[in-house]
Amino acid sequence: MPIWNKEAECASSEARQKLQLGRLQKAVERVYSRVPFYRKKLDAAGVTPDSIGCLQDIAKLPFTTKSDLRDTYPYGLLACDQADVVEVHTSSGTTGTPVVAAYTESDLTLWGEVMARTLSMAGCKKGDTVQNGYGYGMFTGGLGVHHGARRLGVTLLPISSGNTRRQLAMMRDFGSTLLTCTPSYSLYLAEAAREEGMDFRELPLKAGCFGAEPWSENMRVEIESKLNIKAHDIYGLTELIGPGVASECEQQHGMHINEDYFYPEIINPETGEVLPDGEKGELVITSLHREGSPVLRFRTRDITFMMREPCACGRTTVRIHRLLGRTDDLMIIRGVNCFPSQIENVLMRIEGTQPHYQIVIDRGTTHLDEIEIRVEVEEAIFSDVTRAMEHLRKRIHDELKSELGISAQIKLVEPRSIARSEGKAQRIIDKRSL
Ligand code: DLL
Repeated sequence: MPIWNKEAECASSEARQKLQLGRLQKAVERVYSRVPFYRKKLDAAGVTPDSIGCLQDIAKLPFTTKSDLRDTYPYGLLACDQADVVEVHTSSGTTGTPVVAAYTESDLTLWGEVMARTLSMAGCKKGDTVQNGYGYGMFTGGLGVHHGARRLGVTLLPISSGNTRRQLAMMRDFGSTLLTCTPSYSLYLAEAAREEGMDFRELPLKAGCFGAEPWSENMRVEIESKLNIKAHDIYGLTELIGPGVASECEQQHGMHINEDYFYPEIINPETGEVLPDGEKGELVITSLHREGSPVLRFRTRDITFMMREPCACGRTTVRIHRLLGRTDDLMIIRGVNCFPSQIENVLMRIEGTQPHYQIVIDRGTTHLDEIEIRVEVEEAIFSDVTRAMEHLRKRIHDELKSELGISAQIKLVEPRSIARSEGKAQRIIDKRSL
């Protein structure tokens, strides 16, 4: 399998650590001098850029959280001139205020580099045809893969997400060799192909880069056999850059972190204490080389552990295990991130609903996430003519769709029909077997 950048990906640990330290010092200096939010936070922690004498000193820096990013929307954490921002992406925050990622030209070069590494890990090289089924737009998936494919010089089909028939036709007509989309969508494509009488064994497709939502080893087995490809896990998040933070090589045993750009730590989510390699905890990442939206010790809320044993592929970068869950209640539905509290906000402002609801997520026969929201309605409405019920149902559906981008089945239920709980209400029933 091709290694895109041997010098960076196979560096000795001394060379890498030296590079990381230099970059960390510069990153702290950059935010300290350019972002009042960080200066205040670092001052409060009694840290200045001079406090970073070795990599372990990173533990002196305060954490950054999703709410810090949200509270400073849109440009409060910008560490460059706004005129130098050439691309912006966003993802949702707990209250619906988006989290903003701003990219300078140099940030886009960085993104292209790490995504070229990602695609190379899946065997992709010049001459290949990449079918990019991640959504284009404010979501980072589509354009992240796009920048990497451009850098690699492959033939790129920027088809974006959805439009299943067309996906299959393009795959067949253009002979796509690599597919990038969410893992659940790849299974949906397989199902649709079968209905159309298309046989993946007759296609040149050889690999896929799948991420942006949780998936399991069992799902990998299913994808590999149904699409007759090798399925690679890829990880990233808007706050750091998008996809390209960590990706799986041909060994498919953990995702290599692009450590020259992203410095990983695992912490105990309760105490904030840094944990040794191999111990499970929350992944915290510092961007070492971003200009637009650098972050110090960003708490990803993703749970995993680090593996430092040498990898047979020859890369020396540390790996993270397939993600094991999250420390919060973020739901990822068809790749769209959303918190139950956002759904609650929408439900509660619509007249006629009661503050009792349940969110049921399942993966139907189509393998795509389906979300049903059961909400109690006022007695008067429930006993009223069906028209009022239908009107209310449609209104909830449409507001959730326009505000959060999710298309949910709405089931209006009788008052007092949802089980009450004495402790934490069980609002979410996730039936997806991952
Ligand atoms: O989902 C970036 C991305 C796009 C990654 C395409 C991979 C492929 P966000 O929308 O900000 O960014 O969501 C980030 O998604 O904190 C994880 O909880 C989850 N996630 C991303 N990749 C994986 C993965 C993109 N491979 C959040 N496995 C992260 C499990 C993942 N969860």
